[in-house]
Amino acid sequence: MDGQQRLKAFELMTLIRAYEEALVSLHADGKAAGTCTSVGQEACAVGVVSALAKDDTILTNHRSAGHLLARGADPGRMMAEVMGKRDGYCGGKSGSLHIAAEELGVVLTSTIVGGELGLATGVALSRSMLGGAGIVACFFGDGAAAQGRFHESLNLAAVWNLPILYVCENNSWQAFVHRKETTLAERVGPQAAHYGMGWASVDGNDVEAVHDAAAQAAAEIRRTRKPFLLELSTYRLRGHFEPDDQAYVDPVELSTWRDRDPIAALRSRLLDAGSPVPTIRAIEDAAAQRIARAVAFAEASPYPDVAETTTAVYAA
Ligand SMILES: Cc1ncc(C[n+]2csc(CCOP(=O)(O)OP(=O)(O)O)c2C)c(N)n1
Repeated sequence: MDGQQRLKAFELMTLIRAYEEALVSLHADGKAAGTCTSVGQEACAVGVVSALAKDDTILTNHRSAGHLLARGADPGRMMAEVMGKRDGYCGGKSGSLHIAAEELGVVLTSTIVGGELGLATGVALSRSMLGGAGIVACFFGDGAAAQGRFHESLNLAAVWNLPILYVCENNSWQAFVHRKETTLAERVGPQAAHYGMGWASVDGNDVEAVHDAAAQAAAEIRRTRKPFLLELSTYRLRGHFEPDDQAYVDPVELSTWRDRDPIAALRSRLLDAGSPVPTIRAIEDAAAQRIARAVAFAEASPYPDVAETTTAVYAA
C-alpha cells in the first residue's frame, strides 16, 4: 500500500468503527435492533475489499457491516436498514443480518452459519458458466469452517475450478464458544491443501498484510480461475450479538487483543511514517460527522407501509 492507500484504509476502518459504535448506542436507546458487530476486525474487511475489482462479487455472513462499508455502502442506508426503515438497502426487511446490495456486488449476507459457503459455490459456478470475468469473495468465520458445508464447498470449488476467494476471519469465537473447545486444529488455512487448493494465513489485524495477501490471491484466481483460501487471524473485541457483557471471555486474552487493535496500530504506523496529527484527526472527525448524518438520515426515514411487507420477498 502506498501512503494514499494507507490513509484511505484508515478512513474506512475509522468509519466502520464509528458506524458500529453508533449502532450499539442506538440499540441501548431502544432505537435499533441488536446487531453482530465486527469491532476489532476492520482490517480484514478493508484489506480484502480494497484488493477486489468492481466486477467482483461478495457473499458474507452476519458480521458484515465492515465488508459493506469497505465496498462503498452508504452508512445512512445501512443504518436505516437495521432500524427497519424504508430507505434501508432492503427496504427495512433484512435488518443487519441479511443486507444485499446488488449495486455494490454484495449478493448476500447469510446468517445461516456456513450458508454463504454453499451459495458462493453456486454464484461462482454460474459466473464461470456464463463466462463472466470477475471473481467471488466469500467471507466466513472459523465456526463456519468447522462445518461439513465448508469441506463440501471447497471440494466442489476445487474440482470445478471456480474463481472463489475464500476469506476465513478466524476471530477465535463461535458465538459464545471458544474455537479451542471445538477444534484441535491451530489453523483453518492448511485444510485447503487437502483439496489441492492454494492458501495463505496472515495477521488479520495488519491491514497492509491483509491487502497484499488478498491482492496476490485475487490475481492468482483471475489467472488460474481456481479457488484460494485466505485465513486472517483476528479477534472479536465486542460480544457475539449486542448487547453482550462478554462475561464468558478470558479477560487476559481480550486485553492482549485490545492492545493489538488494528485501527490504533495503523494510526501509529501512519504517524511514524510522517502523517501529520491534524490529518489523522481530520479523518477521525470526518468519520464521526458522516455517522452523525447517517443516524439523522435513518431516524428521519419512515417505516415501510404494511402493504410492502409481502413485496420483494421469496418463500419456498
Ligand atoms: C447453521 C447455524 N447454526 C447455528 C447458528 C447460530 N449462530 C449464529 S452465529 C454463530 C457463530 C458463528 O461463528 P463464526 O462462523 O466463527 O463467525 P463469527 O460470529 O465468529 O464471526 C452461531 C453458532 C446459525 N445462525 N446457523
